[in-house]
Amino acid sequence: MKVKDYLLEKMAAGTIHMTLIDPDKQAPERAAAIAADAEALGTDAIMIGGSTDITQKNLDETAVAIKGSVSIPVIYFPSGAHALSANCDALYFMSMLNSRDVRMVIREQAMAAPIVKKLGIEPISMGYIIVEPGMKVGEVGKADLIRRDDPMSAVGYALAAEYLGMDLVYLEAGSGADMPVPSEMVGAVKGLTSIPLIVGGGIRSAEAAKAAKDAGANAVVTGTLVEVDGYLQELEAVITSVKS
Ligand code: 1GP
Repeated sequence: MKVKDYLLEKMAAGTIHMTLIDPDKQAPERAAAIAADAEALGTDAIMIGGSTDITQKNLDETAVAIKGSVSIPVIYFPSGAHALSANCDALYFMSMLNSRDVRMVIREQAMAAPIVKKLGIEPISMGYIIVEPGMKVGEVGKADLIRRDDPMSAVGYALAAEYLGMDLVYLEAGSGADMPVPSEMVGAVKGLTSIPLIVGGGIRSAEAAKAAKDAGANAVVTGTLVEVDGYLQELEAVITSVKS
């Protein structure tokens, strides 16, 4: 089964949880152990990515290690065309829609596309929208951040993603954000679009995960949560609240 079909099928049945692992943050063996823990607790897919310091080497080594430790899909969440791995099951073929930099909107994608074709990696198209505070990804992506009090701008980009034929749309507050995407914004996007909505950035508690789900997220992503020792309890609480 294609990873896209797996995700669509799962999301049709209820909100899913995905665990983001940054290859720059730990050794591959550690990444594999985190992925195995997350799978055991019920996460639905592993995403591999980070805004900075992703190399072909740390990406490949982390992807191979994670693939060896889980049976759920492993999806690459790229920051550009400089590192692309055939060791993942799929990659988000994504455009940062509210970037001021045409490189982030389409040029990296044009460089990556022939390589993706040659490697035979499954591309899953996704519109990526950066919301305040945006964190590192907003900075390196030169995003015109969506203001937290401006849900209709997020709706505009998300609807544009849908009309451009993208499979998914992702509202991103930025990894490590002190506040997740506001529920009102998640709800506004959900109410006016019909492609699956992924929400991430700054979700570190069961309450925040539940708020994203209740507002209409089809998928909740957490990353930073698993970068601290003793994450099991909180990760379990987050996954349980997403899936209950
Ligand atoms: C970042 O949305 C993800 O792309 C995850 O964010 O690291 O804050 O969980 P956190």
